[in-house]
Amino acid sequence: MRIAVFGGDGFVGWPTCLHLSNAGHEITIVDNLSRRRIDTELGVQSLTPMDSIQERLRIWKNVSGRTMRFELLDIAEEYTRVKLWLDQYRPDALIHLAQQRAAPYSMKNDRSKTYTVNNNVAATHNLLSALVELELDTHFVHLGTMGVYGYSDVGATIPEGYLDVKIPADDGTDFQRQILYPTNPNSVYHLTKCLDQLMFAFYASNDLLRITDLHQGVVWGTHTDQTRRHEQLVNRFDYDGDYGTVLNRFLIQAAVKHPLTVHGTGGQTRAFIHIQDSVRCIEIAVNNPPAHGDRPKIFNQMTETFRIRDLAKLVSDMSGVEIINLPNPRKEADENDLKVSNKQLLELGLEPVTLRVGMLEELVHVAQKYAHRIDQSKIPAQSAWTHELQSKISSVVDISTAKRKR
Ligand code: NAD
Ligand code: USQ
Repeated sequence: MRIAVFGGDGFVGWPTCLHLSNAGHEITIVDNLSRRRIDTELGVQSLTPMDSIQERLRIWKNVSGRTMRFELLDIAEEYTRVKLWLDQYRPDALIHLAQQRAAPYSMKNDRSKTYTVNNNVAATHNLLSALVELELDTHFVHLGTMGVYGYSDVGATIPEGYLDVKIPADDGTDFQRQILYPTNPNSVYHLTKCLDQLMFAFYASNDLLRITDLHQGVVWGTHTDQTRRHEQLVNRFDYDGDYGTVLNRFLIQAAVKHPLTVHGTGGQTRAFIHIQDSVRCIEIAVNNPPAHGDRPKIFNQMTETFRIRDLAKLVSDMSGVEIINLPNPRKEADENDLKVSNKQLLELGLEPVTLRVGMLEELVHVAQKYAHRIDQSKIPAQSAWTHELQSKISSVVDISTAKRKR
């Protein structure tokens, strides 16, 4: 298949490109390298040393004999160039990962909120609109988020995208329908993913585009089978307070003996998936498109759920590093349960990497290996959801004043 990977220089995108190229697909990466520029803006760098995209592609060619191409394009800002490029490339499938994906960065200040909305909404809409205008029959695969559902505790399993509802009609009968599961965004970033869902529903219905939306949980881990093939193919690894996701943060904290930074009580339950499973799921989705006229196909791309304090305990038991409960910079429920259906991907052959098995390897072979690159001043999470929460977290100038646990 000829596949365009928008956002292919990023954390999920790069190993996805390697995986699909290795499987024999023709891959072109389209990226504006904005994620690398945000690293510079924040004064942070990936834990793992990342080469330029051009150098990564040269190494891949040497290792695998396969060629991947790179196109520098801003898909939110350069609509005409995006359309021209799509017209020439005419992909069988496109994978859309090109969005600003950090919830804390999206809540940092008014500038980052506005950037996140403008970038993410325009990126999605430009691709959809160009496909319609060019009359391309490209399968559109988007990386969405479990966060569109919110992390609600309604005592029922979250279905894969759609909910059966009964609407009482005026004549006393019940009108039965399936609707998109009610959205409940928890940050400006998550809000943009909810807007994406509506755009997908509209274009699938109006223009019969074939669209798959992968509602992914928090991704952890670094390596996949393909990134392991050469040191310079290594994936990026974010650990800072804005872009670092929770388990990867705990692992690097353990490596430098920094207390594990649990927000609030740590009673928040979230869905997780290893990066190797994430790329396998994307391949499964690419190989199983919906039919023309179908509503968007939605998969819950996650494999396990964990409470944050239980994750911290697992890492603490493995490393001997203590846990600290910090004031939560986010406006989120202190405690929630989360039950999620992920039947579709399992039925299509996904065999998950479980956290208990993969975590030790990650600690030893990644976090400890690159520990000398960690700037501990970048560990605290400093973007708060409201001004009030901002003053609360700012008052904890020294983490030794916060509550520590063994
Ligand atoms: P990332 O920030 O590492 O990668 C995104 C890539 O898109 C970057 O290389 C960036 O330069 C590029 N990009 C952003 N805006 C662009 C634009 N306008 N034009 C061209 N390129 C642009 O993020 P990631 O972790 O790889 O996430 C990829 C997708 O998966 C995102 O949509 C994210 O919402 C989703 N997702 C990620 C996770 C996770 O834990 N990392 C979990 C669930 C869903
Ligand atoms: N948390 C801590 N301590 C930390 C960091 C985070 O307790 O040091 C807590 C947060 O408060 C939150 C939970 O861990 O309750 C998850 O935070 P996270 O930063 O790991 O993940 P999140 O902000 O939800 O975002 C990540 C990705 C995003 C994706 C989302 C999937 O950055 O792109 O959409 O995971 S989901 O969480 O299912 O919505």
